Amino acid sequence: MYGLVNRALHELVVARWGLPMWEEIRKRAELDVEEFNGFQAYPDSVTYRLVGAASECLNVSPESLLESFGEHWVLFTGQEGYGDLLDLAGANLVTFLQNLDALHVRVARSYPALVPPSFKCTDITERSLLLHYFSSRDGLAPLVVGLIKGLGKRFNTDVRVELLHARGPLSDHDVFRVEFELGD
Ligand code: 1MF
Repeated sequence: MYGLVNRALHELVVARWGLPMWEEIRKRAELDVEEFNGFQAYPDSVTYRLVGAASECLNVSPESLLESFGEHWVLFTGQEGYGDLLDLAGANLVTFLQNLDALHVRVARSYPALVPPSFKCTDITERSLLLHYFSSRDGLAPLVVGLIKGLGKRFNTDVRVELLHARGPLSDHDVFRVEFELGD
């Protein structure tokens, strides 16, 4: 994944637990990278190792760390040069979720090493929808829960998310039930 992802993780850890903790995590992950270059594509294993090491050092589950990270990602990219990209994707939760594939197409035009996930919304009502999440990567459903919660904050919308059907032998993707309270 692009270094931007690892930078976002770095920022989250430093903001919440301090720089010495990040150094410890970096050591435990056995990474000699001092600073991630946002523009460079790194092997996914780098990100997975960071999450694993952080989970051990911080004594939190990888799932809960991934969820925090998802929330942070929405904030972080909104502040770190991708605010316009996020603005273009929609002004409310539902539109944004429907436009996620288009957002990734736009990013991939400039950054061809992007390996984007795919999202589809079905069963859309005034207060809920089903979000289908297709990814070539494993284990990131908790990250998506955090991403949706982050979007809820971005749009001042109360959201509840639950994993309805996990990916597995019978299904090639995760399905989330998303309930929301659209303000106005
Ligand atoms: O393959 C990748 O490098 C990659 C990186 C980030 C693919 C996807 C993403 C974004 N995605 C992360 C979880 C992906 C899990 C998976 O692959 O199954 C989050 C998608 C998302 C979901 C809900 C709400 C917002 C979301 O993201 C918005 C977004 C998406 C991509 C970028 C920014 C915001 C982005 C922008 C530039 C990138 C990479 C990603 O690359 C750069 C960055 C800086 C300099 C050069 C290239």
